[in-house]
This record gives sequence, C-alpha cells and structure tokens, in this order.
Amino acid sequence: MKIGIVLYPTFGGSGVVGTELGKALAAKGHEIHFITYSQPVRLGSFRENIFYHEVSVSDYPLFEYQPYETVLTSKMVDVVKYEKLDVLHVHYAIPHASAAYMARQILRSQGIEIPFVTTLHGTDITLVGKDPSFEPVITFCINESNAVTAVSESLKRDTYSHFNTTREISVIPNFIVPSHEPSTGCSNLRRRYAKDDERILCHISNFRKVKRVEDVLQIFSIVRKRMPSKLILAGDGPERNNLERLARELNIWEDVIFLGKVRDTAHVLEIADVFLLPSETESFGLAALEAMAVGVPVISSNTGGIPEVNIDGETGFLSNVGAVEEMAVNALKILENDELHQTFRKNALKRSHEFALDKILPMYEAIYSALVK
Ligand code: GMT
Repeated sequence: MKIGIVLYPTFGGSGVVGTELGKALAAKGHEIHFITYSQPVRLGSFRENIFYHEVSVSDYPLFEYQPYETVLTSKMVDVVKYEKLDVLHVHYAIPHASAAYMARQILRSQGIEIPFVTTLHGTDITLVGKDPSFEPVITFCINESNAVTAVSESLKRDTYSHFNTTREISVIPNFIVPSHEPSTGCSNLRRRYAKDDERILCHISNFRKVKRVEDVLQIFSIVRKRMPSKLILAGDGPERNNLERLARELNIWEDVIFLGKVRDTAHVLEIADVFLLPSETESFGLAALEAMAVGVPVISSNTGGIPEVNIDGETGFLSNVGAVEEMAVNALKILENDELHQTFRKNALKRSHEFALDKILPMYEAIYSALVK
C-alpha cells in the first residue's frame, strides 16, 4: 500500500509513534510518505520505501499567524494525487484531522477518493481538543474520519465523554521497536554519571506542566536522603528553567543531571534503576513503556492510560497524582531490595513484550486494508 503519514516531527510521543510506525510499515514493503514541516527526529538515515515531503509556509507580512493547516492541506492534496496514495494516516487530531478532511473534499471534487485514519494520542483530546476553541472542529473531524484509533482504552473513554460522538474508535496501543543500535556498554556509561554505590533514577519528557516534573525532583529529594543516588532528566521544554531553580532550592542540584533532548533514549534508560512518571494526565505513557522495554521498573501516577501499561506491584508502582511521599517510598522499596529490584526488572521487560511491534503493526494494517478495499 502507499500510505501518507502526517505527524508532528518532534520528540513528542505522537511523532515518535507515527515515525516508528512508518519505518516499520516501510520495512514490510509498504511505500510511506511522511508529510510534515521538518524531518521527523526518529526518521534516521535513508531507508528504502520512505519519502519525506516538507510543508513549508512562506512568510507574508499580512499573516500574524502562518496558515500552516492550509499549506499542509495543499501538500496532502498534491502528494495523494501525484504519488497515488491509497490512504492517509494522521497522528494527533489538531490540525491534522481537519486538514485531512479538507484534502479529502478537494480531491473528491477532482474525482479522487482518499480515506483518512485519525489516531488520537492524548492531549489532542484531554487538554487541548476539549477546549471550546477546538471542540467543534475536533468533534466534526472525529465523525468524518474514515477510521479513528486511540492509543488506550482510557483515551477512548475520554473521547466519548468530552465529544459528542458515537463513532467506532479502535484501541491500538503504542508499541516498542526492537533496537538495532548496539548497546553503549552500559556499565561504562553508567560510571560517567554515578558511582558504583549510587542508584540512578530517570525521567524523560517534554517538560510541560502536565508531566509534573517538579514532583520528580521532590521524589528524588526524598530518595536521596535515604540512599546515595543521581537523577537523570532527559528532554527539554517550558518548565526547564523552573526545574533548574527548584533543584537548587531543594539543594539537590549537584546530583541532578539535565541531559537536554536526547534522540536515542534507550541508551539513557539502560543505565537507570527506576523510571519516574508522575504525570497529571497521560493517555498512554510511551516513555514508561520504553523504560520497561529495557527492564526498568516504573514509579508513576495512576492517571489515564498508565495503568494499562504499568502494573501496580508487578512492573512498578502506581499512586495518585501528587502523592510524592508515597512515590518516593515505592521507589525505595524497589531500590533498597536487590532481589525485588531484579523481579520488577524481569516483570517490566516481560510486560513490554505485550506491546511488541509485531503484535501492533497488523492492527494498523487491518484498518488500512479495510478502507482501501
Ligand atoms: O504531551 C505529550 O506528552 C506529547 C504527546 C504527543 O502527542 O506527542 O503525547 C501523547 O501521546 C503519546 C503517544 O501516543 C502518549 O504516550 C502520551 O501519553 C500522550 N501524552 C499525554 O496524554 C499527556
């Protein structure tokens, strides 16, 4: 099949999922056309069956806000028409689903039928999408998509509760991709960041408010009083300055390592002992799954779709949002008991196999096939 994938090309979860999905489909022989405003960060080097179409919005003095959605729509029309695509798959509803709807209408007026699949990822429903400034458009696009998928049962429920829709939503969980990159030699790398008697706690995100990274620092501050440890933070975003300040106020800054944005997070996770994800809301928690995939137990909040990934008392522990004391106690339970730590490590790894690419990929292919037929 010839598939157009529209996504945000950034480090965000939806971009990672869309890019890895495209790469995996291309490896299976499908022809994949990425349509977005810059090269997706996870795309990597040249690969067979993969094409990238850049959406570039030219600056015109009249525009205080650049009309990205319009230019994206025109690009989608062009790529569908000239590359003869069979289906479009848009990741993150805003504004990709409305652009796809418009592209479908334009192409229909030219005698070309193109179905589009919308994958809902989280904040396009739970935070941004339900805002009255987006809601009518999102409701319309959900109803007009030829197929809709959501990354968790929780997100599916949220969609029905926030939007006036009864259309079928297929839950297709996020997945992990087996790494082909050689391991960095875990113990050598580990020694660069922590002494042998120190534990490493880790958090990776886009440092937005919703991630509650300040809770990560609070949890670490409690753990650090009980055992020598380091906190590795990978990622960047609007909260970074506040977090650096808080790390100084809590007097833990010497043991907190801000790595900034990291392309291949698996190598960071490999040296971690526990992963912290105390988010306010999280439709799935891809970062937690990526940690589990390298055998790292997860201390998380119990919000949204996280309980569908992290199993309380088995692959990590779950607590109410904001319960930093409890999360610290849970982290210590694992870190202070080597035998328990190893059991949680094994459980986390085993659980991650439930989300293996070869289980998830056919679910998307089945959706495309049904539409193309
Ligand atoms: O805000 C983010 O965390 C990024 C966002 C995205 O769309 O890029 O992540 C959402 O999609 C991910 C991939 O499906 C999910 O794993 C995240 O849980 C979800 N984020 C939230 O719901 C906050």
